[in-house]
Amino acid sequence: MTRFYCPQILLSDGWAENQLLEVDGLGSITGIRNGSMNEAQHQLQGPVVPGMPNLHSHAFQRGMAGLSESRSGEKDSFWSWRKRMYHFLQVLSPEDVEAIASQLYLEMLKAGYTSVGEFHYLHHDVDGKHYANPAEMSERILAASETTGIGLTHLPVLYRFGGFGSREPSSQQGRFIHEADEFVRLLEKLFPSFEKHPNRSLGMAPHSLRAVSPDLLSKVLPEFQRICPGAPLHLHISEQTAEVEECVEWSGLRPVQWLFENLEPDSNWCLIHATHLDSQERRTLAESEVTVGLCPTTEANLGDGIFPMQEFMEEGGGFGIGSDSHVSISPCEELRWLEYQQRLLQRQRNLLCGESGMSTGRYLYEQALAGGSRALGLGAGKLQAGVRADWLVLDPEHPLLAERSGDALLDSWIFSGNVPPVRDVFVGGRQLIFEGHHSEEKAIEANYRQTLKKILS
Ligand code: NGQ
Ligand code: ZN
Repeated sequence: MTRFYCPQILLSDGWAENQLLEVDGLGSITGIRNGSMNEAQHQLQGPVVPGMPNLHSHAFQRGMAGLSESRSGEKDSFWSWRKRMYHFLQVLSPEDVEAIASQLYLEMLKAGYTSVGEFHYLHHDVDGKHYANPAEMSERILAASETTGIGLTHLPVLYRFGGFGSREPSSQQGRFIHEADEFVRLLEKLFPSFEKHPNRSLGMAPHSLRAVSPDLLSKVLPEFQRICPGAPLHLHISEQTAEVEECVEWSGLRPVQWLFENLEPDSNWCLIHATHLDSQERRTLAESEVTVGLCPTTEANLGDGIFPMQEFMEEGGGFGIGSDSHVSISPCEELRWLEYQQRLLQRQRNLLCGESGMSTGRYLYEQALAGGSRALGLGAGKLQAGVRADWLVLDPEHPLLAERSGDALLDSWIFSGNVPPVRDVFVGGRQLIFEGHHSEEKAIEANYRQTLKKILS
């Protein structure tokens, strides 16, 4: 057991001073109590807050961030971006994916994310041919999480069709495709590397309603429940109006409506984006145990639309944040944009702060911790006994935080901190970032540069 002294810390019931955090050999917090510096083996050098879960990532897309910012054709859209993205992924080898994911996860840690939900659909070789090891690509993601130390919730993606009504996939989607039995074999192959690993969980993700069919889901979901009972289930939904319209054409129902009528999603489910909801869908979702996975910087970048955040929160909805295509790796930017979208729409300020009118930064941070942790299967999202010891030590020397304490630390970080004022980062009680640096960062970055040189030249 290791004891850490914290001068100031955000606990489940608010800010506290002079606390001792006790962490066991598996990286879980076993107790928190008042105490003094000389009772601890380690002294944390600034205010301590829980680390943020990043609930939605397509790691390989980091390599093309910023490379689709010129208009293609008459009108650029999500769908033309998707073509460019498909073009980019055609050449990626398993080594390339590992190199990109390692650099990405390193940057996430430095920005204050301590765990990531990897929504992983790049399964097969370049022409759709399966690798000899069906878990080849998943193992590259596991390796990247191991090299960097970030907590991983791996979400292998079930992808079979090219559109609603079981349309066959395009040749560019060949690297994503599984039949039901192949996918179940992948889960079975992966499961042992997750069992008993304190910093990893295994879930799954039907890519979207347009990429699966009811029949396929009825074959795979019971098998998934058998292999990974109670594990996270993620799904892209209602991100673009075109897919809402196609869903209505196919089934007579809007996507979220279809999901609730057919699959009874519970607290293990996380719906990614859910941008376009009618008021009935919004209420159903808010009143359910389902988490919504919001990725505001990617949603803005792709021109998706604005999630009805204020109503959803007033109705009791739960959300977490993700960096999705990784045009930004910054929890503060994701959170800030949730609030700014509403300020711009309503021409008011401090809209997402709960009934109590607590600090907007603190409210957003705590809500995203709770939703992100639930979506990644991590439990509470608060620093308390029984949860994994994932925390950030903010940098008390950073000018941004001068003369701030308590909630003002979070408000200043979230609304004015483009350079994260994060000094040290711990995952499972193990220190990974030391004064802004990771012990492997030089090698990881050199490998990333070489990889991009090969792919992009
Ligand atoms: C993805 N990304 O799976 O990477 C998707 C694009 C699709 C976002 N939706 C592909 N942001 O939805 O078909
Ligand atoms: Zn996505």
